[in-house]
Amino acid sequence: MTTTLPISDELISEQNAKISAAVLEDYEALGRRLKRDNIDIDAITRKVAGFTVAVPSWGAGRGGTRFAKFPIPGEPTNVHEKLEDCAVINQLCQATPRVSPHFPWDKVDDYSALREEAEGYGLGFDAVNSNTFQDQLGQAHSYSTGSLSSTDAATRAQAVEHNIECVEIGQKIGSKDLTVWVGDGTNFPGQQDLGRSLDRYLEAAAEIYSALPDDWRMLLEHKMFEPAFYSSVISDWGSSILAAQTLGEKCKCLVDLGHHAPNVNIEQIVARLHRFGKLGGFHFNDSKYGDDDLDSGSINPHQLFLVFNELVEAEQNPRDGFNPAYMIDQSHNVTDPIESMMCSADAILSAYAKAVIVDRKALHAAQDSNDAMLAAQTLRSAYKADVSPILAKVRMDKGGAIDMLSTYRASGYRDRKAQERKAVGLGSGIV
Ligand code: PSV
Ligand code: MN
Repeated sequence: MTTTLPISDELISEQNAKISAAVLEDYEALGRRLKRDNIDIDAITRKVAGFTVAVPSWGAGRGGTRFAKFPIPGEPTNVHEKLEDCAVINQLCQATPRVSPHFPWDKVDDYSALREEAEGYGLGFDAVNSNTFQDQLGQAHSYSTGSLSSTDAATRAQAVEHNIECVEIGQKIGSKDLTVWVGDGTNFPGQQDLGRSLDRYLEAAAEIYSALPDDWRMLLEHKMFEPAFYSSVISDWGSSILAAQTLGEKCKCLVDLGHHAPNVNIEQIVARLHRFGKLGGFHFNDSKYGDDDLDSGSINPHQLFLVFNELVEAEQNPRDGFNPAYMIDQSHNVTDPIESMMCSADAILSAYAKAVIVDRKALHAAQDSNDAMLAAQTLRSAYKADVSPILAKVRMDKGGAIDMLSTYRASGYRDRKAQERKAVGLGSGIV
Protein backbone atom coordinates (compact mmCIF):
# COMPACT_ATOMS: atom_id res chain seq x y z
CA MET A 1 0.00 0.00 0.00
CA THR A 2 1.42 3.41 -0.94
CA THR A 3 2.09 5.70 1.95
CA THR A 4 0.77 9.23 1.78
CA LEU A 5 2.01 11.11 4.77
CA PRO A 6 0.31 14.37 5.69
CA ILE A 7 3.42 16.57 5.99
CA SER A 8 5.71 17.07 3.00
CA ASP A 9 9.13 15.45 3.32
CA GLU A 10 10.66 18.49 1.61
CA LEU A 11 9.40 20.75 4.38
CA ILE A 12 10.86 18.46 7.06
CA SER A 13 14.24 18.32 5.29
CA GLU A 14 14.23 22.07 4.71
CA GLN A 15 13.52 22.74 8.41
CA ASN A 16 16.03 20.11 9.58
CA ALA A 17 18.76 21.53 7.34
CA LYS A 18 18.72 24.75 9.36
CA ILE A 19 19.74 22.99 12.58
CA SER A 20 21.22 19.60 11.73
CA ALA A 21 24.85 20.79 12.04
CA ALA A 22 24.14 22.16 15.52
CA VAL A 23 22.47 18.89 16.56
CA LEU A 24 25.49 16.87 15.44
CA GLU A 25 27.81 19.22 17.29
CA ASP A 26 25.76 18.84 20.49
CA TYR A 27 25.56 15.09 19.98
CA GLU A 28 29.35 14.83 19.75
CA ALA A 29 29.80 16.97 22.86
CA LEU A 30 27.34 14.79 24.78
CA GLY A 31 29.09 11.70 23.44
CA ARG A 32 32.40 12.98 24.87
CA ARG A 33 30.75 13.75 28.23
CA LEU A 34 29.16 10.26 28.42
CA LYS A 35 32.39 8.56 27.33
CA ARG A 36 34.10 9.90 30.44
CA ASP A 37 31.58 7.75 32.37
CA ASN A 38 32.24 4.80 30.05
CA ILE A 39 28.90 5.17 28.32
CA ASP A 40 28.72 4.64 24.57
CA ILE A 41 26.32 7.26 23.24
CA ASP A 42 25.53 5.27 20.10
CA ALA A 43 24.34 2.33 22.20
CA ILE A 44 22.00 4.70 24.08
CA THR A 45 20.83 6.19 20.81
CA ARG A 46 19.96 2.74 19.46
CA LYS A 47 17.91 1.99 22.59
CA VAL A 48 16.04 5.28 22.35
CA ALA A 49 15.43 4.68 18.64
CA GLY A 50 13.78 1.38 19.54
CA PHE A 51 11.44 2.83 22.18
CA THR A 52 7.92 3.64 21.05
CA VAL A 53 4.70 4.68 22.75
CA ALA A 54 1.13 4.45 21.44
CA VAL A 55 -1.19 7.43 21.15
CA PRO A 56 -4.90 7.19 22.01
CA SER A 57 -7.30 7.92 19.17
CA TRP A 58 -9.36 10.07 21.55
CA GLY A 59 -6.31 12.17 22.41
CA ALA A 60 -6.34 13.60 18.88
CA GLY A 61 -9.43 15.63 19.72
CA ARG A 62 -9.48 18.55 22.13
CA GLY A 63 -10.33 17.25 25.57
CA GLY A 64 -12.53 18.88 28.09
CA THR A 65 -13.35 18.89 31.73
CA ARG A 66 -16.69 18.20 33.34
CA PHE A 67 -17.35 21.90 32.80
CA ALA A 68 -16.51 22.66 29.23
CA LYS A 69 -14.74 21.76 26.09
CA PHE A 70 -13.31 24.44 23.81
CA PRO A 71 -12.97 22.91 20.36
CA ILE A 72 -10.46 24.23 17.84
CA PRO A 73 -11.03 24.61 14.12
CA GLY A 74 -9.70 21.64 12.20
CA GLU A 75 -10.08 19.19 15.06
CA PRO A 76 -10.84 15.59 13.96
CA THR A 77 -14.47 14.48 14.02
CA ASN A 78 -14.12 10.77 13.22
CA VAL A 79 -11.62 7.93 13.40
CA HIS A 80 -10.30 8.60 9.89
CA GLU A 81 -9.39 12.17 10.73
CA LYS A 82 -7.95 11.03 14.06
CA LEU A 83 -5.70 8.59 12.21
CA GLU A 84 -4.54 11.35 9.91
CA ASP A 85 -3.57 13.49 12.92
CA CYS A 86 -1.83 10.53 14.56
CA ALA A 87 0.11 10.13 11.32
CA VAL A 88 1.33 13.73 11.65
CA ILE A 89 2.48 13.06 15.21
CA ASN A 90 4.39 9.94 14.21
CA GLN A 91 5.79 11.51 11.07
CA LEU A 92 7.35 14.36 13.01
CA CYS A 93 8.31 12.61 16.27
CA GLN A 94 8.99 9.11 14.86
CA ALA A 95 8.15 7.50 18.20
CA THR A 96 4.40 6.85 18.08
CA PRO A 97 3.73 4.24 15.36
CA ARG A 98 0.63 2.76 17.01
CA VAL A 99 -2.84 4.09 17.78
CA SER A 100 -5.00 2.79 20.60
CA PRO A 101 -8.69 2.88 19.62
CA HIS A 102 -11.65 3.26 21.94
CA PHE A 103 -15.00 1.63 21.21
CA PRO A 104 -17.73 2.40 20.44
CA TRP A 105 -16.24 5.84 19.68
CA ASP A 106 -14.11 4.48 16.80
CA LYS A 107 -16.62 2.05 15.32
CA VAL A 108 -16.65 1.65 11.51
CA ASP A 109 -18.29 -0.79 9.11
CA ASP A 110 -15.13 -2.14 7.54
CA TYR A 111 -12.21 -2.85 9.88
CA SER A 112 -9.88 -4.34 7.28
CA ALA A 113 -10.21 -1.08 5.35
CA LEU A 114 -9.44 0.83 8.57
CA ARG A 115 -6.37 -1.30 9.14
CA GLU A 116 -5.20 -0.61 5.58
CA GLU A 117 -5.87 3.07 6.01
CA ALA A 118 -3.66 3.09 9.12
CA GLU A 119 -0.97 1.08 7.39
CA GLY A 120 -0.99 3.63 4.60
CA TYR A 121 0.13 6.15 7.19
CA GLY A 122 2.73 3.75 8.58
CA LEU A 123 0.56 3.16 11.65
CA GLY A 124 -0.62 0.03 13.44
CA PHE A 125 -3.12 -0.46 16.24
CA ASP A 126 -2.32 -0.95 19.90
CA ALA A 127 -4.56 -2.05 22.79
CA VAL A 128 -8.31 -1.77 22.18
CA ASN A 129 -10.22 0.06 24.91
CA SER A 130 -13.77 -0.77 25.84
CA ASN A 131 -16.20 1.85 27.09
CA THR A 132 -18.80 0.89 29.63
CA PHE A 133 -18.51 4.14 31.55
CA GLN A 134 -21.10 6.06 29.55
CA ASP A 135 -24.36 5.24 27.83
CA GLN A 136 -24.72 5.25 24.06
CA LEU A 137 -27.84 6.21 22.14
CA GLY A 138 -30.21 3.28 21.78
CA GLN A 139 -28.39 1.15 24.36
CA ALA A 140 -30.68 -1.41 26.02
CA HIS A 141 -29.41 -1.11 29.61
CA SER A 142 -27.96 1.95 31.32
CA TYR A 143 -24.58 1.90 33.03
CA SER A 144 -25.86 4.23 35.70
CA THR A 145 -25.77 1.29 38.14
CA GLY A 146 -22.29 0.25 37.02
CA SER A 147 -21.23 -2.06 34.22
CA LEU A 148 -19.26 -5.24 34.98
CA SER A 149 -20.25 -4.91 38.65
CA SER A 150 -23.80 -3.67 38.12
CA THR A 151 -26.45 -5.14 40.37
CA ASP A 152 -28.47 -5.78 37.22
CA ALA A 153 -27.54 -9.05 35.46
CA ALA A 154 -28.68 -7.85 32.03
CA THR A 155 -26.45 -4.76 32.34
CA ARG A 156 -23.47 -6.91 33.30
CA ALA A 157 -24.15 -9.19 30.32
CA GLN A 158 -24.29 -6.17 28.01
CA ALA A 159 -20.92 -4.92 29.34
CA VAL A 160 -19.37 -8.38 28.87
CA GLU A 161 -20.73 -8.57 25.35
CA HIS A 162 -19.30 -5.14 24.51
CA ASN A 163 -15.84 -6.14 25.73
CA ILE A 164 -15.95 -9.33 23.69
CA GLU A 165 -16.97 -7.31 20.66
CA CYS A 166 -13.91 -5.08 21.28
CA VAL A 167 -11.70 -8.18 21.20
CA GLU A 168 -13.31 -9.27 17.93
CA ILE A 169 -12.72 -5.84 16.41
CA GLY A 170 -9.18 -5.86 17.81
CA GLN A 171 -8.45 -9.13 16.03
CA LYS A 172 -9.44 -7.53 12.74
CA ILE A 173 -7.14 -4.55 13.19
CA GLY A 174 -4.11 -6.36 14.61
CA SER A 175 -4.39 -5.59 18.34
CA LYS A 176 -3.34 -8.07 21.00
CA ASP A 177 -4.49 -6.34 24.20
CA LEU A 178 -7.85 -5.37 25.64
CA THR A 179 -7.70 -2.54 28.18
CA VAL A 180 -10.61 -2.53 30.61
CA TRP A 181 -11.29 0.51 32.72
CA VAL A 182 -14.69 0.71 34.41
CA GLY A 183 -16.10 3.73 36.18
CA ASP A 184 -18.07 1.41 38.48
CA GLY A 185 -18.36 2.39 42.11
CA THR A 186 -20.51 4.31 44.55
CA ASN A 187 -21.14 7.86 45.68
CA PHE A 188 -22.61 7.07 49.10
CA PRO A 189 -21.45 4.93 51.98
CA GLY A 190 -23.67 1.87 52.04
CA GLN A 191 -24.85 2.41 48.46
CA GLN A 192 -23.53 -1.00 47.45
CA ASP A 193 -21.94 -3.87 49.28
CA LEU A 194 -18.17 -3.42 48.80
CA GLY A 195 -17.47 -7.14 48.79
CA ARG A 196 -20.32 -8.30 46.61
CA SER A 197 -19.74 -5.60 43.97
CA LEU A 198 -16.20 -6.96 43.53
CA ASP A 199 -17.61 -10.49 43.25
CA ARG A 200 -19.91 -9.37 40.47
CA TYR A 201 -17.02 -7.60 38.70
CA LEU A 202 -14.80 -10.69 38.92
CA GLU A 203 -17.52 -12.97 37.63
CA ALA A 204 -18.24 -10.74 34.64
CA ALA A 205 -14.52 -10.09 33.95
CA ALA A 206 -13.94 -13.88 33.95
CA GLU A 207 -16.44 -14.20 31.10
CA ILE A 208 -14.45 -11.67 29.08
CA TYR A 209 -11.22 -13.42 30.03
CA SER A 210 -12.48 -16.75 28.81
CA ALA A 211 -13.25 -15.22 25.40
CA LEU A 212 -9.66 -13.93 24.97
CA PRO A 213 -7.64 -15.48 22.15
CA ASP A 214 -4.53 -17.36 23.37
CA ASP A 215 -2.07 -14.65 22.36
CA TRP A 216 -4.10 -11.77 23.88
CA ARG A 217 -3.83 -10.01 27.21
CA MET A 218 -6.50 -8.34 29.27
CA LEU A 219 -5.17 -5.20 30.98
CA LEU A 220 -7.01 -4.02 34.08
CA GLU A 221 -6.71 -0.26 34.60
CA HIS A 222 -7.42 0.88 38.14
CA LYS A 223 -8.46 4.39 39.18
CA MET A 224 -8.99 5.71 42.66
CA PHE A 225 -12.02 7.92 42.06
CA GLU A 226 -14.16 9.61 39.40
CA PRO A 227 -16.87 9.19 38.29
CA ALA A 228 -17.58 7.36 41.56
CA PHE A 229 -16.47 9.54 44.46
CA TYR A 230 -16.99 7.37 47.52
CA SER A 231 -15.66 4.02 46.30
CA SER A 232 -14.47 2.58 43.01
CA VAL A 233 -14.59 -1.13 42.33
CA ILE A 234 -11.03 -1.37 40.94
CA SER A 235 -9.66 1.56 42.87
CA ASP A 236 -6.00 0.77 43.42
CA TRP A 237 -3.14 -1.47 42.38
CA GLY A 238 -4.00 -3.89 45.20
CA SER A 239 -7.50 -4.51 43.85
CA SER A 240 -6.06 -4.62 40.35
CA ILE A 241 -3.39 -7.25 41.02
CA LEU A 242 -5.78 -9.39 43.08
CA ALA A 243 -8.28 -9.30 40.23
CA ALA A 244 -5.56 -10.03 37.66
CA GLN A 245 -4.28 -12.96 39.73
CA THR A 246 -7.79 -14.28 40.14
CA LEU A 247 -8.55 -14.02 36.44
CA GLY A 248 -5.38 -15.75 35.22
CA GLU A 249 -2.05 -15.65 33.43
CA LYS A 250 -3.20 -13.50 30.49
CA CYS A 251 -4.58 -10.81 32.76
CA LYS A 252 -2.19 -8.01 33.80
CA CYS A 253 -2.40 -4.62 35.47
CA LEU A 254 -2.21 -1.27 33.73
CA VAL A 255 -0.84 1.76 35.56
CA ASP A 256 -2.18 5.19 34.60
CA LEU A 257 0.02 7.86 36.18
CA GLY A 258 -2.98 9.98 37.19
CA HIS A 259 -5.00 7.27 38.92
CA HIS A 260 -3.47 7.26 42.39
CA ALA A 261 -3.87 9.09 45.65
CA PRO A 262 -1.69 12.23 45.82
CA ASN A 263 1.98 11.54 46.64
CA VAL A 264 1.68 7.81 46.15
CA ASN A 265 5.01 6.24 45.24
CA ILE A 266 4.09 5.12 41.72
CA GLU A 267 7.57 3.87 40.89
CA GLN A 268 7.26 1.41 43.75
CA ILE A 269 3.95 0.18 42.34
CA VAL A 270 5.72 -0.40 39.03
CA ALA A 271 8.40 -2.45 40.79
CA ARG A 272 5.83 -4.43 42.77
CA LEU A 273 3.70 -5.30 39.75
CA HIS A 274 6.79 -6.33 37.84
CA ARG A 275 7.96 -8.49 40.74
CA PHE A 276 4.79 -10.55 40.37
CA GLY A 277 4.82 -10.61 36.55
CA LYS A 278 1.71 -8.46 36.38
CA LEU A 279 2.88 -5.19 34.81
CA GLY A 280 0.99 -5.18 31.52
CA GLY A 281 0.61 -1.58 30.49
CA PHE A 282 1.15 2.06 31.21
CA HIS A 283 -0.76 5.27 30.55
CA PHE A 284 1.43 8.36 30.58
CA ASN A 285 0.21 11.78 31.64
CA ASP A 286 0.94 14.23 34.43
CA SER A 287 -1.05 15.80 37.21
CA LYS A 288 -0.99 18.28 40.03
CA TYR A 289 -4.16 17.30 41.87
CA GLY A 290 -5.73 14.05 40.68
CA ASP A 291 -6.52 12.53 37.32
CA ASP A 292 -5.72 15.84 35.62
CA ASP A 293 -4.60 14.22 32.36
CA LEU A 294 -2.01 16.96 31.80
CA ASP A 295 0.86 16.53 29.35
CA SER A 296 3.51 13.96 30.30
CA GLY A 297 6.45 15.47 32.12
CA SER A 298 4.87 18.92 32.28
CA ILE A 299 4.45 18.99 36.09
CA ASN A 300 6.74 16.37 37.56
CA PRO A 301 9.39 15.19 35.08
CA HIS A 302 11.47 13.78 37.92
CA GLN A 303 8.70 11.35 38.85
CA LEU A 304 8.51 10.29 35.22
CA PHE A 305 12.24 9.62 35.32
CA LEU A 306 11.91 7.56 38.53
CA VAL A 307 9.12 5.53 36.95
CA PHE A 308 11.34 4.89 33.94
CA ASN A 309 14.19 3.98 36.22
CA GLU A 310 12.03 1.09 37.45
CA LEU A 311 10.91 0.23 33.94
CA VAL A 312 14.53 0.03 32.74
CA GLU A 313 15.43 -2.02 35.81
CA ALA A 314 12.54 -4.32 34.86
CA GLU A 315 13.62 -4.37 31.20
CA GLN A 316 17.05 -5.54 32.29
CA ASN A 317 15.63 -8.14 34.68
CA PRO A 318 12.59 -9.37 32.78
CA ARG A 319 10.07 -11.67 34.42
CA ASP A 320 7.19 -13.47 32.76
CA GLY A 321 7.60 -11.85 29.35
CA PHE A 322 7.91 -8.23 30.45
CA ASN A 323 6.38 -6.29 27.57
CA PRO A 324 4.18 -3.42 28.78
CA ALA A 325 1.83 -1.67 26.38
CA TYR A 326 2.95 1.97 26.66
CA MET A 327 0.42 4.64 25.79
CA ILE A 328 -0.04 8.39 26.22
CA ASP A 329 -3.38 9.10 27.91
CA GLN A 330 -4.02 12.82 28.17
CA SER A 331 -6.81 15.33 27.76
CA HIS A 332 -5.65 18.37 25.80
CA ASN A 333 -7.84 21.18 27.01
CA VAL A 334 -5.88 24.24 25.97
CA THR A 335 -3.40 23.06 23.34
CA ASP A 336 -3.44 21.63 19.84
CA PRO A 337 -3.48 17.87 20.61
CA ILE A 338 -0.90 17.16 17.90
CA GLU A 339 1.53 19.56 19.54
CA SER A 340 0.84 18.14 22.99
CA MET A 341 1.34 14.54 21.95
CA MET A 342 4.57 15.26 20.06
CA CYS A 343 5.97 17.10 23.07
CA SER A 344 4.75 14.36 25.42
CA ALA A 345 6.46 11.69 23.34
CA ASP A 346 9.62 13.77 23.65
CA ALA A 347 9.24 14.02 27.44
CA ILE A 348 8.64 10.26 27.70
CA LEU A 349 11.61 9.34 25.52
CA SER A 350 13.75 11.80 27.40
CA ALA A 351 12.87 10.17 30.74
CA TYR A 352 13.60 6.78 29.17
CA ALA A 353 16.99 7.93 27.83
CA LYS A 354 17.97 9.33 31.24
CA ALA A 355 16.97 6.06 32.89
CA VAL A 356 19.01 4.11 30.36
CA ILE A 357 22.18 6.08 31.15
CA VAL A 358 21.88 5.45 34.90
CA ASP A 359 25.07 3.69 35.97
CA ARG A 360 23.28 0.58 37.20
CA LYS A 361 26.37 -1.16 38.46
CA ALA A 362 27.23 1.85 40.62
CA LEU A 363 23.61 2.15 41.73
CA HIS A 364 23.38 -1.49 42.77
CA ALA A 365 26.74 -1.30 44.54
CA ALA A 366 25.62 1.80 46.47
CA GLN A 367 22.33 0.08 47.33
CA ASP A 368 24.10 -3.06 48.52
CA SER A 369 26.45 -1.09 50.74
CA ASN A 370 23.65 1.10 52.08
CA ASP A 371 25.23 4.26 50.73
CA ALA A 372 22.07 6.33 50.43
CA MET A 373 23.81 9.48 49.22
CA LEU A 374 25.82 7.77 46.51
CA ALA A 375 22.75 5.86 45.32
CA ALA A 376 20.68 9.04 45.12
CA GLN A 377 23.50 10.93 43.38
CA THR A 378 23.90 8.13 40.85
CA LEU A 379 20.28 8.63 39.85
CA ARG A 380 20.64 12.40 40.00
CA SER A 381 23.67 12.44 37.74
CA ALA A 382 21.69 10.64 35.01
CA TYR A 383 18.67 12.87 35.57
CA LYS A 384 20.76 16.01 35.13
CA ALA A 385 22.13 14.93 31.74
CA ASP A 386 20.65 16.86 28.82
CA VAL A 387 19.72 14.02 26.49
CA SER A 388 17.96 16.20 23.91
CA PRO A 389 20.75 15.79 21.30
CA ILE A 390 20.14 12.02 21.41
CA LEU A 391 16.42 12.47 20.85
CA ALA A 392 16.98 15.02 18.08
CA LYS A 393 19.48 12.72 16.35
CA VAL A 394 17.06 9.78 16.54
CA ARG A 395 14.32 11.87 14.94
CA MET A 396 16.64 13.21 12.28
CA ASP A 397 17.97 9.75 11.37
CA LYS A 398 14.44 8.34 11.11
CA GLY A 399 13.25 11.16 8.85
CA GLY A 400 11.32 13.06 11.52
CA ALA A 401 11.59 16.70 12.48
CA ILE A 402 14.40 17.92 14.72
CA ASP A 403 12.28 20.83 15.88
CA MET A 404 8.83 19.23 15.85
CA LEU A 405 6.89 22.26 16.96
CA SER A 406 8.23 24.76 14.47
CA THR A 407 8.07 22.25 11.61
CA TYR A 408 4.45 21.46 12.47
CA ARG A 409 3.55 25.12 12.66
CA ALA A 410 5.37 25.87 9.40
CA SER A 411 3.34 23.11 7.71
CA GLY A 412 0.06 24.96 8.25
CA TYR A 413 -1.58 21.55 8.76
CA ARG A 414 -4.22 22.60 11.27
CA ASP A 415 -5.29 25.62 9.21
CA ARG A 416 -5.66 23.38 6.19
CA LYS A 417 -7.79 20.96 8.19
CA ALA A 418 -9.89 23.85 9.47
CA GLN A 419 -10.90 24.51 5.85
CA GLU A 420 -11.59 20.85 5.08
CA ARG A 421 -13.17 19.41 8.23
CA LYS A 422 -16.58 20.03 9.66
CA ALA A 423 -16.69 21.89 12.96
CA VAL A 424 -16.86 19.97 16.26
CA GLY A 425 -19.74 20.73 18.55
CA LEU A 426 -19.44 22.33 21.94
CA GLY A 427 -19.96 20.29 25.09
CA SER A 428 -17.87 18.62 27.70
CA GLY A 429 -15.98 15.39 28.15
CA ILE A 430 -12.97 13.87 26.51
CA VAL A 431 -14.38 12.95 23.14
C1 PSV B 1 -10.01 6.76 32.68
O1 PSV B 1 -9.87 7.96 33.37
C2 PSV B 1 -9.01 6.65 31.53
O2 PSV B 1 -7.72 6.92 31.99
C3 PSV B 1 -9.09 5.30 30.88
O3 PSV B 1 -7.87 4.97 30.27
C4 PSV B 1 -10.11 5.52 29.85
O4 PSV B 1 -10.26 4.53 28.95
C5 PSV B 1 -9.58 6.85 29.31
O5 PSV B 1 -9.30 7.57 30.51
C6 PSV B 1 -10.48 7.57 28.42
O6 PSV B 1 -11.68 7.85 29.06
MN1 MN C 1 -5.96 5.82 31.30
